[in-house]
Amino acid sequence: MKKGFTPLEIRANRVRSEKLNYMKTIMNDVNTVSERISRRGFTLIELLIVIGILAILATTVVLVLNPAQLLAETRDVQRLSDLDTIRTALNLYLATASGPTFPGGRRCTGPAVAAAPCAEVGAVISIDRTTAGLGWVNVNLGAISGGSPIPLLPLDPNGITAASQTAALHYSFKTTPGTTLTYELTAQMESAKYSNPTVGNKESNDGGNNDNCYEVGNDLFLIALAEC
Ligand SMILES: [Ca+2]
Ligand SMILES: [Ca+2]
Ligand SMILES: [Ca+2]
Repeated sequence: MKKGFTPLEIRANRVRSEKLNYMKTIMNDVNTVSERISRRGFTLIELLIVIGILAILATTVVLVLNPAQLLAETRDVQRLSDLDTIRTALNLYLATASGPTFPGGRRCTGPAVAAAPCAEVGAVISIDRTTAGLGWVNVNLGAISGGSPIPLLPLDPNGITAASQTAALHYSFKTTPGTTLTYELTAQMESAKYSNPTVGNKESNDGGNNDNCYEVGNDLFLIALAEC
């Protein structure tokens, strides 16, 4: 029976053992590297691709939704609503006030800039929001049975300061003096959707005489064509 190893076998065993240890070291290194990669998450290339896709998505969303136009449309909807509110109040005044009369003349919430809307001779510029006859709608809404249905007159949603009621964006009001009791209100639309010449826009489909502003009232021909 064989006892012990020959010197050759001892050497071979040592070499085998060294190779095994070397392989173990390499495997340990591989494990360490793969652990690091999995902890790091995305590679740089993957990250760049994700950023690129996000940028394309963001651009598409901005192009499709166009936030500036959406905000302009929201303000236009407010303008339509504001003029409707005033029309309702004036119609209530005509229907329920005792001895209704109109003051006559034109009032604008925006500046009287030459060759711009509200350049009408004698037009009064006012952002007075009171409803007792001194505001830019200069009819005493307090004479309505039950009182004025609106606490304050609306102004163009561009803002409530004089500076924010611009030549391009403001409200206006005109009446015939005395007991003829005709009136016209105007607003300027701002968004592409509600402005002339978009098909179905509000400015040229209101029955008035000016295709470039929104007209409301019981005589839409009261304000001269060039003054809307
Ligand atoms: Ca019009
Ligand atoms: Ca217009
Ligand atoms: Ca008109």
